[in-house]
Amino acid sequence: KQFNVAVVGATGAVGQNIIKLLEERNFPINELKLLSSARSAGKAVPFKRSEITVQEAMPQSFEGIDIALFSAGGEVSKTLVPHAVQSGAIVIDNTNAFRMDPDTPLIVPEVNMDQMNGHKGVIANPNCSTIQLVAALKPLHDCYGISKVIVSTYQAVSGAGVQAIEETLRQSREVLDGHEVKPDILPVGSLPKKHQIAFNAIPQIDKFEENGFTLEEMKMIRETKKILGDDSIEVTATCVRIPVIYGHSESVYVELKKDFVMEDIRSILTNAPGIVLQDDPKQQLYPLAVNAAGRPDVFVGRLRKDLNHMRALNMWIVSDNLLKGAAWNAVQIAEYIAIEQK
Ligand code: 11C
Repeated sequence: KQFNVAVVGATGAVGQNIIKLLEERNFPINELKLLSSARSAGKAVPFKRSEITVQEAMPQSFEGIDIALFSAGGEVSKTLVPHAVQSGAIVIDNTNAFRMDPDTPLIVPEVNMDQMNGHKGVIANPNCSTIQLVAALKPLHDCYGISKVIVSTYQAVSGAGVQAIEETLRQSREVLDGHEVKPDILPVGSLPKKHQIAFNAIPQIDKFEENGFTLEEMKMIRETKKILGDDSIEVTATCVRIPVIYGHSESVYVELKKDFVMEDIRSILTNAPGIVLQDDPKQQLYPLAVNAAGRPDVFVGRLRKDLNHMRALNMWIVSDNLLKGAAWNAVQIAEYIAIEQK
């Protein structure tokens, strides 16, 4: 079967990667419809030795569409996803709009494909920093049970969009040239106060909630429990933006429910789907954002048993936030749907 596919947010950082992956993976496409805001409509996007003109996304855009991949922000999803579902499309939504909705499965294919069954037309793609975390936690949870996770992130600016990338590059040049730095986008475009990102680390990703955590931190906490299907896991997160362009890095402390030996942890992670173990301190081998960029895997290293807690370990997890963290995870889900409906 060939599918009519729509990409909403086709000109954004994630949308562009989705289109590239659909082409590279030779996804069975009959017609590809590229949709965006009115501002980006009319642009021509290359696809398979041809070009597709981007159209403005409207409620009636989804007529005849089988699979719609949304990546244009939560508000667009809230407005248009119901229309897409009404038209009969299966939606894979990359935004925060439906992730915690009990009727919407929140899927990382290597982790919880079983939760796809019984979806009501919408499948949510988790937050990028959550995806790489749960990909590494799941095999450990299966073998030992996880009781507690403490994660600190070092997140790339591409997570905040193309303009944040441009801002980081511009500010870096301004600092090096001795010019005044004028922050414009980060940490949060919609908030009035801005901070310098070049040569800095900003402990704020997204808005603050009443409890003092940021929304990004709360996404990691809530989504991890939902994906692993275990509300009893204690999760805490501190999310930090650093001037890296592609690839989120995470320092992760995990407490397990059973005793373990590190050799078993290594072999479990080596055999886990989607995980690449890069862990050889003697060779100074560990995951690096610059090496993870452009690759679909989740890289794990710096594995070490904790010195204080018998059943705890520490690790370093890195992945390309636009690929496994967004576009690739979404296309994996689309491929699963395509196989199901063949
Ligand atoms: C960031 N994690 O790095 C965010 C971007 O809910 O899908 C992804 C936001 C989301 O800024």
